[in-house]
This record gives sequence, C-alpha cells and structure tokens, in this order.
Amino acid sequence: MSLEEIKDHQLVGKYIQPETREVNGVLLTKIMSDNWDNIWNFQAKPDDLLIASYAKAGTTWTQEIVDMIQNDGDVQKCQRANTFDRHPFIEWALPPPLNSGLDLANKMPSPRTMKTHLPVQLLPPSFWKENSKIIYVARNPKDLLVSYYHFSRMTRMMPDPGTWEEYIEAFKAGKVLWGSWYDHVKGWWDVKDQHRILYLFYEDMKEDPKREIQKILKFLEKEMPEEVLNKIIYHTSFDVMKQNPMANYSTLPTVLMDQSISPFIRKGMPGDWKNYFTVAQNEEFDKDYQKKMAGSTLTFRTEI
Ligand code: PPS
Repeated sequence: MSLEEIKDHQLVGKYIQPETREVNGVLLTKIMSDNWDNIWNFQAKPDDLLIASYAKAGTTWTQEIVDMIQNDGDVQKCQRANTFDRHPFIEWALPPPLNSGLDLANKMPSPRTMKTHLPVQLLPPSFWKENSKIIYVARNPKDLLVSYYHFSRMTRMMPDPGTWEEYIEAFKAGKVLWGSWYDHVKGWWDVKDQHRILYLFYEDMKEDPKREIQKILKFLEKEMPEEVLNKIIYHTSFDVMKQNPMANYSTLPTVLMDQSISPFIRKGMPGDWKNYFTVAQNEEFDKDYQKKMAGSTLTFRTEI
C-alpha cells in the first residue's frame, strides 16, 4: 500500500512520532534500525542514480530537476507520481502495509533513480561495488537547521523537535535523525573524487540554477536544447514546485504532515536563518562549527 492511499484513522497511534535507535552511532528510526541488515545488503546496479543528501538540503528540488532531465523536460511525465514514489527512499520505512523504500526500489525497473539521507559510512556497499552514479547535495547548516526544525514540527514521522533552543543543541550534538550534519557533509566530501559523485550546493543552485543544471546534465551525459533547459529551470523553481502536488507532499494525510503548521516547500531562501538565530545563538553556533569543521577544505555560504 502506498502512503497516499492510507486514511488518517489508520495512522493514528501506529505511525506517529517513531521511536529512534542508533546504527553505528547514527540516529535512525527504530524501523530503519530493525530493517538495517536488509538496507545494508541492498543490491545496487551500475545504471542506478542515487540522490544523496542530509535531510532538508534540497533533495526534493534535485529530484525534480533530475526527473525533468531524464524525461527531456516533459512535465506530464514528471506528474506521473509523487516524488517519493518516483524515487524510492532506500532506507525509509513505515510499519506495514506501507511499502518501504526497499520494496519500491526492488520492484522498480532499471534504470532507477533513488534517494538516501544515509551518511557515507552507512551507504550500502553495493553502490561502491557497482560504481553507480551519485549526486550529493549539501546546504549550509544554519538554513538547513531552520528547515529541519520546521519540518520536524509539522511531520509526525519524525521525533518531536522540542523547543528551538533544544533543537539547536540536538542538531549540534548530532542527536537528530541521520546523525551529525558535520560528519555527513565532510564524509561525502572526502570521497567525492574517488567515485562517480557530483557534489552540489543548495546555495549555488539558488544563485544560478542554469549553471548547476548544466553540471547535472554533463554528469548524466545528456545534452538538451536551450528551450528545454529553460523549461526545466521554470518547472523546478521554488514557486512552481510549491504549487506542484506531485512534488510538495500535499497528497499525504494531514496526520503525517500537517502543512498548516509549516509547508513542506516552505521558504527556500538562503539567509532565512537570520530570522531565527539570536546573536548569541549564532556566535555559539559559529564557534562550535569552527571546531567541528576544522581541517576540512569544505566551505559553505550562509547567504548569497
Ligand atoms: S527532505 O524532506 O529531506 O527530502 O527535504 P529536502 O527536499 O531535502 O529539503 C526541503 C527544503 O528544500 C526547499 N526546496 C526548494 N528550495 C528552492 N527551490 C526549490 N525548487 C525547492 N524545492 C524545495 C524547501 O522549501 C525546504 O527548505 P526550506 O528552507 O524549509 O524552505
């Protein structure tokens, strides 16, 4: 059964606010952790494309761009299903009878495009063995934290975020789903030149979508006329995606995502963090950031 078929009353109590458990020090939901052997043993294929990211980094945006590229700018084809059914989220699972990401991926004909938020050390090893292509998208931690906080408030599929103050501390300590953001972005950065990985930044996509989409085209070994490229830029713009029911998660039952609390496609604006961090919180965050990112060549822009 797919998520959009399920009724609110079937979900109450059973699906909401999951228990969590660590896998090798990384916080996941208990269901993911119980299913860990199957996730780890997932069989990737050489023609798979994986879109990897930390949560709230611009995954859905990248998924829509990739789907538009793969469908040569055909909007109708990209409306065939919800983002989460078009691209299996490999480690994600809710209790039966709902399909897990693995169920969807295993049923999907090749070539498959899939999504993951797993840190590099937890990626199923078959992706490396099969040399599948991977697009990693990263986003500055301040905007990402704000986005993750609002998302955690509106979805019942994640633990409650607590207060803003509590959430900043949990994020810095890596005690949120998918673990430490710092380890995640550095981990994928460190391996990007050893595999077929395209490492993108949300802020770059926002600054110049054409340039970044061209990078994706090159990585996917595709060419397309200027007019199709422009169509992709338009269809994947914030305002258009916000209105697209196949991309904005509005088909999900309210009990799972209450978009009246905060929309899934919310603000999409680098620098929005300034509306939330106090001066003191920002200074503390920066100090902690310097320690955690010391020695890395990876840098982020917190505004454009
Ligand atoms: S998830 O749940 O982890 O898959 O979320 P993810 O898709 O990675 O991130 C959601 C944030 O991406 C923003 N978004 C966009 N920004 C700019 N342009 C487009 N087209 C776009 N689509 C989604 C979305 O609004 C979330 O960020 P915030 O800051 O909350 O607005």
